[in-house]
Amino acid sequence: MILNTELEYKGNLFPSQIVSYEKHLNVLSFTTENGAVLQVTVRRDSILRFRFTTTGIFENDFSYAITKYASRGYNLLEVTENDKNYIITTTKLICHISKLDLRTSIYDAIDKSLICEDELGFHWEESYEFGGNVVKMSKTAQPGESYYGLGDKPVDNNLKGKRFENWVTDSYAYGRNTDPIYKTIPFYTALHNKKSYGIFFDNTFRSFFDFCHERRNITSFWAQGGEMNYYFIYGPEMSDVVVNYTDLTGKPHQLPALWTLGYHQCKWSYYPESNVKEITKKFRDLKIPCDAIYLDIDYMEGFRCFTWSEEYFPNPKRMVKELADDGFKTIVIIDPGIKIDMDYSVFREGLEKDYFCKRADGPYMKGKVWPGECYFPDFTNPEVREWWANLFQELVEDIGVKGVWNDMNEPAVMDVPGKTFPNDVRHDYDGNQCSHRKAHNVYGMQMARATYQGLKKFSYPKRPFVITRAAYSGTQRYTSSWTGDNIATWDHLTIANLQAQRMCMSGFSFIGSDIGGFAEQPNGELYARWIQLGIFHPFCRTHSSGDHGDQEPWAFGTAITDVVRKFIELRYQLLPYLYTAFWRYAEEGIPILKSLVLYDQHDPQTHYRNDEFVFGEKILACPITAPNQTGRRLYIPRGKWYNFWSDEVVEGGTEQWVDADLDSMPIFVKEGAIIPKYPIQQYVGEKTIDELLLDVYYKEGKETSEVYEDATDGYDYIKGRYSLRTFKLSGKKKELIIQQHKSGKFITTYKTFKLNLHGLPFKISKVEIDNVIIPFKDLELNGDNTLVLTKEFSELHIMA
Ligand code: MIG
Repeated sequence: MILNTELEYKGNLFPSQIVSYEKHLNVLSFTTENGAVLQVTVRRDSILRFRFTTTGIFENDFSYAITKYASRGYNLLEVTENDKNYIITTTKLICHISKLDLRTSIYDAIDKSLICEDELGFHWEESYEFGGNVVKMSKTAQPGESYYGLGDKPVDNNLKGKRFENWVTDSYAYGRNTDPIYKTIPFYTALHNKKSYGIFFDNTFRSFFDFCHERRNITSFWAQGGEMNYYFIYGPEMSDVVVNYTDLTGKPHQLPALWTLGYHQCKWSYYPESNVKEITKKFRDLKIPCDAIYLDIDYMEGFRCFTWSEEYFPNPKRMVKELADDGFKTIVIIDPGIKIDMDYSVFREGLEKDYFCKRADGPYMKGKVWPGECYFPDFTNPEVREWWANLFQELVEDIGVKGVWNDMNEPAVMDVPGKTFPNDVRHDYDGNQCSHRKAHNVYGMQMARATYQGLKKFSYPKRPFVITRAAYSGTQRYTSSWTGDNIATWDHLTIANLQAQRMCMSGFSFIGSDIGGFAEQPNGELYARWIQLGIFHPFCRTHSSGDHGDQEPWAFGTAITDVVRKFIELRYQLLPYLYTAFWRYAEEGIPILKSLVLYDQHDPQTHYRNDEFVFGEKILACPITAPNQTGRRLYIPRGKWYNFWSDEVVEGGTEQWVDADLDSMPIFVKEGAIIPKYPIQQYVGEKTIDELLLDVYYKEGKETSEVYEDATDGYDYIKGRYSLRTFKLSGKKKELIIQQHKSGKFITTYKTFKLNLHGLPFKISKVEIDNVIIPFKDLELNGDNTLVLTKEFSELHIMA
């Protein structure tokens, strides 16, 4: 696996037999004859943490990934032993720990089937160069096992047969299989025999995962330092594994403002002010909805963070206000590198307060980025984070900037090998001083966290909005993210699809790609197809490097503009649906996009699917990812689905051809679904919503749908001022019943629903609301299929 020093090759070392066992509440410790200790913490019936030391002493137990809000508690914890094993039993799991060598085997407590078993188990190599250990774990792959997750890896959904490295890296123009790239999310889910479990290896050093690549039936992971420290999360449903991982590493600390789910326009760079205004005006003139406009690095004075170029933006406050009056939120980029310049107050202050990273022997960490030679704040120091947060006061509170975009926070350094800090750079790591080897993968996360703290403080009483490029597990608590510097090629459209799905199943749903591609230029067809995918990504932004031509919705001629408008309008119509999915994610950790395997793991056809995904709970989408197509084959998951465009009902569980000319894409709605829609707006809040459209898809049988709404921004929802409607649909041959349950104190502006009934198999002859017959004229019955009625009903009964 890893070559240790060639000077003094020691090879793998292993724990020997257990000589003592101790239990303190839910923490069980097993000590071996050669001084290794395994500590098992039972966090929940389905979550066990395994931690090993070879010196008898554990490190200070500190993690940036694990949230203090994570659920804890279990119903059963029993420890027994036989001559071979210690046996830990919870209501969900049985874990055997071998007395001979600490190897573990984990079984399902209910049917006793084997879920996950150590091969060599924990072993290590001493690191001659750095001290400590290279820590390793290997497990036997079960028959038919497949693997998913791991963050932003640009590869097919199923990871089996591949090896990966985790080291956050600035990866301009990465491609399929480039590894590593921007993010480190050392969490995977595995699936075999219809059961799923997950492993989160919470170690921030450079780490590796091997899924049956080196050896056909072995899965292993290891890191170049720190502890073997991993969480085993049992399902058996993969969706529960992801939900529990997200519970452990955190959900977004608040809902995003609704406008952040609108369409965003970005380029490197829009400047001067007149150019920004030209772009925003064009959106309004052409009636293409847009909520956010971005300023890339050229808005600053010589790339100095927290400054404005006087030449290009003489009066930012006025400009930001004028943009806001037209519905545009201004978002600006902020990088970590602080220009070495004694006349620059942020630099001077950082220097005086000793907030910049230093090399092992004392000099500052000096590196070249956009401003030239820079020093870099140590964001792993809580005092530095607070200082950084306060730097946003002027930008946000005074000037009115609504969001901040953190770039280059891998951290990226130009013109040096490795493109980042050298290993010896020192970090505070919240009081656990260490070198860059340990802090590298969390540096960007801590920068985004500090930025988030600033935005949260100065945007109050509105909600903060941050975007980051680099991330480690848990970063989803603070910020959204994009997939970095992709390329305007068809293959990158496929990669964007894979990355967004993968991030969602790695606990990080607020994700999108640079629509159209960052490097190089798309043609109109590729741009339109990319927009079609992009409107189904939680974060929806066009961005480009700007030096290959224009990449606004109108840059490719009117035919393309019309397609782009149509899909962005669809995004705006679906906002209440997406917001509800986001609420489910923020509340329960349910990913916003579900790869088919996550949606229906019991159907083996889904295990190797890549292109199709479920958006929210009820909409199936599949992009067209090749030129000159009039449709494509795709796998429709089991159950009945309505073609979104034609209302034709198809039976899933098979691969089918679906038509989709350039102005269309394959979209299906699950039967029985009730999809809420808003009218098309040019930006969130442009219109008062005076009617909620409900698209009702008839089903013979039952289905539940939800609509979550609140004031769209602010924190009142936390105090109960939200509106959650649960609709229970129940269809029979000659009737359709919809029951509504409402909770929360928020009063929506609309008083009526407009129901659009799709696929109703009968002609309506009678309608009752809460057992009272309603005359047709009061329903504004329009043909057979549209009726308008009060939002206050509990039971709607539609009869043949
Ligand atoms: O070295 O700020 O990924 O989105 O436009 C390039 C300029 C720095 C990289 C980001 C990209 C951004 C660009 N940045």
